[in-house]
Amino acid sequence: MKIYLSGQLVDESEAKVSVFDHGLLYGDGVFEGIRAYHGRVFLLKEHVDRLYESAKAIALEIPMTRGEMARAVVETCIANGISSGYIRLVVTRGVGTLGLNPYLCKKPEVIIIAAAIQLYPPELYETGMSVVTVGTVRNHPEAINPRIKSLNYLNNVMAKIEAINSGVLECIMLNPQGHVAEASGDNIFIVKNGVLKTPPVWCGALDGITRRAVMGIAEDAGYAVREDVLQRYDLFTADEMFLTGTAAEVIAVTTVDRRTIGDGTPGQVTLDLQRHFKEYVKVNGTPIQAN
Ligand code: PXG
Repeated sequence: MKIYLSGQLVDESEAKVSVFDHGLLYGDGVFEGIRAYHGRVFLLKEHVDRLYESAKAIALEIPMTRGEMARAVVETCIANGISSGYIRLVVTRGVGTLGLNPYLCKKPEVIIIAAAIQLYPPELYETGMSVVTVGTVRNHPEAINPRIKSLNYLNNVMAKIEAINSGVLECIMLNPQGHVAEASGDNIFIVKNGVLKTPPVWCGALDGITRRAVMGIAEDAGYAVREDVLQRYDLFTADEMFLTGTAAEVIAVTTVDRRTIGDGTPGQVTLDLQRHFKEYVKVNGTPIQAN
């Protein structure tokens, strides 16, 4: 496998970063997870834009243009013969001292990995998944804003530990006010009386690219879509529930904290959106081809 490492494609065995990199020492950096489908990098521009906005928010200046970054992603896919797969884009603060000061890190490290994807077990898409709400509160927006896709994912990792300890694969995190924020690595939607609802990002969610795509797909399909503050009560009494994310795509949730959602199987709206999403990914991406 070839890895893009700060300007060059190098062999996996040579793709190494320093132990003094602040990405490692402090989780100081940003990242993106992107899919490639059918020879296209899905919504590449949207992912690159979010990466640069995450970087801006942490005062990290990425040493290449957005266009160069998008090009590097495509080149990395070509170098690895990837037409469908998973791309991880990472920008770290770079090598510095053992102290926190990011201004002593002179050169951010840019890493692009294009590989196969690890998905949820396929049967979960048939049956829907079970989730729990967890005690780990989503980051306060004025601590690390959840809109920043930073390398500091301990908040989500700790929530994921609670999910796994409870015997499920994903969990719902609440914000400091006790309102629904998102899952540990996905956004959440409910359907109630035919209306799709998802928490606004200010409730503590990542501005998910799949979330945004699904909101558009749903509106085009004639569904009413609303950003609404949601309480756990709204989850327990929802007609349908599903999660969206780069890895999960659109996946039904059929139990929350042992309350059955709807009739306990993926709902009709969820199934309809899954079908639309499968078509959407075929035509919304940057072709993986040489310039
Ligand atoms: N919320 C959080 C906290 C995320 O990390 C999403 C929502 C969904 O956003 P997108 O833009 O992907 O629709 C994410 C993204 C993994 C994995 O391996 C998960 C994500 C990204 C990369 C890898 O589980 N989640």
